[in-house]
Amino acid sequence: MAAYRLTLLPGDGTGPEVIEEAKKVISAFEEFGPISFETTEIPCGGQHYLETGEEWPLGSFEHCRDNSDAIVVGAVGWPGASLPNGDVAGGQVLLGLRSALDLYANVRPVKLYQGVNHKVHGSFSDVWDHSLVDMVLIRENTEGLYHSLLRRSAMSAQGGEKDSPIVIEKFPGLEGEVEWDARPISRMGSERVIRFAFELAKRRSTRQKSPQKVTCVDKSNVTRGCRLFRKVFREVSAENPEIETNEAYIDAFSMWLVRNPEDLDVVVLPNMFGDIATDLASVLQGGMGMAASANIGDNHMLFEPVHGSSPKYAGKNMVNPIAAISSIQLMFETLGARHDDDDAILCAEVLEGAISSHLSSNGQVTYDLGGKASTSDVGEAIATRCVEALSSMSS
Ligand code: GGG
Repeated sequence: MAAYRLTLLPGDGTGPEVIEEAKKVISAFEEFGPISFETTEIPCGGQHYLETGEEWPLGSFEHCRDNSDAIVVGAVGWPGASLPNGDVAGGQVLLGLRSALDLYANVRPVKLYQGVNHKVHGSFSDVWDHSLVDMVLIRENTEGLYHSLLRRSAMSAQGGEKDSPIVIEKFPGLEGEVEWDARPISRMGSERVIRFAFELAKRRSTRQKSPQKVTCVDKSNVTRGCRLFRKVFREVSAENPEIETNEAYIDAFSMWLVRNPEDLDVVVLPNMFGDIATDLASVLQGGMGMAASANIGDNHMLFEPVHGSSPKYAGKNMVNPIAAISSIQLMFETLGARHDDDDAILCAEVLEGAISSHLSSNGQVTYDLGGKASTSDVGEAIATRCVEALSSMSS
């Protein structure tokens, strides 16, 4: 297999720190495993904007679009770094890529590894069954409440025309200063992400040898966009009668998610609900330091830890790099599936095994998991486990 073209966008704050550890893991696979990359690293984000007046160098978007098999982002966003229109500086990078590359499915696995305390049931961790938390939340990634910002970010990434503004003169019943955001949800946008959820449930059913349920989460009792989302969900469900489904409103779902995570396999949600629910769900897996994600479109893929730039911890070598390292595991898995590349799938399995054995055998962990290790200690330890596993396979 020729080298995959990988673009790294470390970004702001702790983003570059966790990407440094992801790079150690990637290097382990390049040196001792069956995969190679041609890697390009691009400076970007709010801090870069404050230093240079640009969110990333000219031509970066085109590089991501035309010369990247996979993109990996650290984090974007920095206090005080905003564009003249008030938008977050760095939005062109992450939100612009999600929108302009049509990365419509934001895939966020929530799995509690052995050795990691459940943040809700932590004190009972000896009796808590870790297999109770193993689900994937799929956040619609191109429309909903984010639509206007995504479009603005995509337009400026591509250096193109601006959309004409939506004009509403007045909201009856509201006086004085009013700001508002449209929340458009389309049939096409809903259908493609819902189909993605059903396909993922089928693959997981085969892999885990256990049928996987798909749950639709919305607020269709109140909002029209969600009514369309739910309607499309039922249509796709009717085409897949072998897959069990469930439906929930986001408010009740938030309670069920924490109370009965064992009832959830694959969950599909509109954009903003998906953003909020996945932060909540991260407490089931040990916190945001464990939450990895993939942004998937038909032609492009981007991977990132779910967490942001954590300015409070930046420069301290303190934060948990496992979310970023697990995002590399998702990258191997997705490259393998898309390119029919068994070597990449093998790399995904080895990395998953290394993370899992590190955590279950009391390996060093950062403060958020109750340990004292640094970001680089954890990255090095997991990279070493990968080298050991790869070396034992070739000997
Ligand atoms: N690595 C994730 C990150 O940098 N997030 C910052 C951000 O602005 N995210 C927008 C969103 O996912 O809603």
